[in-house]
Amino acid sequence: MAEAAIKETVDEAQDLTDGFSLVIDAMKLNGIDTIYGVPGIPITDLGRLAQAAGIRVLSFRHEQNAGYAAAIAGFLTKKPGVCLTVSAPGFLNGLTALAHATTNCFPMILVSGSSEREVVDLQQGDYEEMDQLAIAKPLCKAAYRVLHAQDIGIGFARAIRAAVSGRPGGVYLDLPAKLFAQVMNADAGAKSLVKVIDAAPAQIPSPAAVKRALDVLKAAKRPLIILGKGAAYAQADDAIKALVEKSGVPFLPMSMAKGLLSDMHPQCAGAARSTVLKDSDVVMLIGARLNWLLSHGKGRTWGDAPKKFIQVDIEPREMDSNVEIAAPVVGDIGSCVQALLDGMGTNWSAAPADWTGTVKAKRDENVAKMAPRFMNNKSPMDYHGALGALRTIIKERPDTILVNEGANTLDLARGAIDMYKPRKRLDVGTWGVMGVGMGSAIAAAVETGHPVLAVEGDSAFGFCGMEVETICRYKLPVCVVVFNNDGIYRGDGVNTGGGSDPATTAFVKGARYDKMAEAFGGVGVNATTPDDLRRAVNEALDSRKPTLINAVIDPAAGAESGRIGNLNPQSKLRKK
Ligand code: OXT
Ligand code: ADP
Ligand code: MG
Repeated sequence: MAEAAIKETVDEAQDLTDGFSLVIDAMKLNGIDTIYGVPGIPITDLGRLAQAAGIRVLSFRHEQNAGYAAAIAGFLTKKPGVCLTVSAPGFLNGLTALAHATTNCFPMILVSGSSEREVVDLQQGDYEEMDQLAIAKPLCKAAYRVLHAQDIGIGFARAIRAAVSGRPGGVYLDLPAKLFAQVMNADAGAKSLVKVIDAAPAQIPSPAAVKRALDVLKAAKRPLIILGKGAAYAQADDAIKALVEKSGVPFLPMSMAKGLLSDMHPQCAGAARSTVLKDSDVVMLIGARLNWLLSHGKGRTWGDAPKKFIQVDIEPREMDSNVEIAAPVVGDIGSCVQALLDGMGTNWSAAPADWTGTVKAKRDENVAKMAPRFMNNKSPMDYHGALGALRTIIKERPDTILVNEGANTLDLARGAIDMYKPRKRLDVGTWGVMGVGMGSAIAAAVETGHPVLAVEGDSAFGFCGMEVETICRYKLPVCVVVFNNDGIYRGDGVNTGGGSDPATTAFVKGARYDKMAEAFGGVGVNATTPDDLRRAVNEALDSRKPTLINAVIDPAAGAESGRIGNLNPQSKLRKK
């Protein structure tokens, strides 16, 4: 080829861009700086190139855990967490996390490579063939597929906006293999990208709705504010604190809203839960749904006294989903809470003192009742002894992020470990999913830089334990404590059929989970007393070294299903 012709070809090539580059440019343009995923065909090079372009790419051992990491990254940052998966099996592995994000109202984008449309649609047996878009659709808030390189910018813009605007949720973005290798003119490619402006616009409540809500609240004799994880997500911490304090109303934090206002706050009613739910006459829900976790707003939990609900939520269709909402306030929590505060004016009279006194008395009584249980130094440990050590550590290190899953390990830690700062408690969420622990711990460390303490039931840990290697590989400041009671709920189950198989809920006795960390160069500790546990956790948090502590818990210490045994169908049969 003549020299001039060669030069022309090279120049032309330099003027081109491709699908890989456009995907990376679209993410960078929109501030997406971290990807959680698992490499493989057709996205291996996308991961490599993204890393080369300065995006942090964390490779996991299983897509489900990468997905849980992306979901919780969304909760912590209000930006969509991105999970990147390969086609069919990798996509399906990520899908549980996408559905979990949607259920919990966390913004997340599952970006998945997929096989060739023409072959998939004719069902000709392509490599990892699957109609992924159709499968994802019912499980997420929105689902899109990009077929042409020039649409990558729009595809990402739609995905980002869908994930974070209105009620946040999971979005699926399908990128067929062929797309990555498509080339187009670099200038046209750059122009096709979209920077999403004001992705989650403020949604201002109507003045009439605000007035109605304040009128209901003002007339209350026994008011209660329930703060949910939507309130934690909203990052309107100062306004929420001001509203609670100005109103003088006791507040009950849902699990992941613990710490939004400190559990030590004089108005916190976390330790008087039954009393405030049963005896309140007006309940203001802020970013909390009346779902199963609040007994759907009716029945025994809520007592016989008539109740009026005020609900602050961005999703209008949430109103009246379970019971009548007397005062719906639809808008984003920051705007709604500010409008409520403004509407209260300067001479708002605080909640009646006889009610706040009753709540405080009940709370103090429960706290005093519980206190001695945290002091025991039994070996093997019971839950309270072990949690007594951990609650002190969180009190001394309130910036530590607490990840928590299991049944007894979850339910007892929720009550035992007081939280002091917003968005420091991450757990199983609305579905009670086991296995969110390691993904959540990894994302929490990556997104915030704070040390993480993951308190895990041995069963819960088993769903995601291989990610200990990921924690060690990226040298993350994560201390995992496995509450090892040899099983699901309890380790002393027996096979009533009399065979040699173990009971369905029992695991290997005396397992040493700490050895897993050692296998990957982390620190492993076997803790048999609360003192051992306290020492090992403090060391881990000081050193920021990946650590796994096997906390030996009495196999007979737990209850079936923790605090939700009543949901087992057999418990209903027994009552008959
Ligand atoms: O007012 P009252 O008197 O009622 O008292 C309350 C508070 O006022 C008081 N309190 C306090 N007292 C003193 N001091 C303080 N600081 C204090 N704070 C509170 O204490 C009581 C209780 O308060 P709480 O906790 O706020 O209230 P309560 O009544 O419990 O609240 C109700 C709920 C429903 C809101 C609450 O219980 C809740 O949030 N529950 C969430 C439950 C949940 O989601 N559980 C997880 C799922 S369980 C099950 O499904 C499991 N599986 C199946 C499975 C799952 N889930 N996922 C997948 C993918 N596959 C399978 C499995 C396999 S759990 C599980 C494994 C379990 O085994 P592990 O080994 O992991 O764990 P272990 O059990 O440890 O062995
Ligand atoms: P919890 O489990 O803590 O009770 P839920 O997940 O049930 O909390 O409820 C969270 C609620 O918060 C959802 O109904 C969701 O629509 C709402 N929400 C999330 N983000 C915002 C926001 N920024 N403004 C208003 N509402 C929000
Ligand atoms: Mg267990």
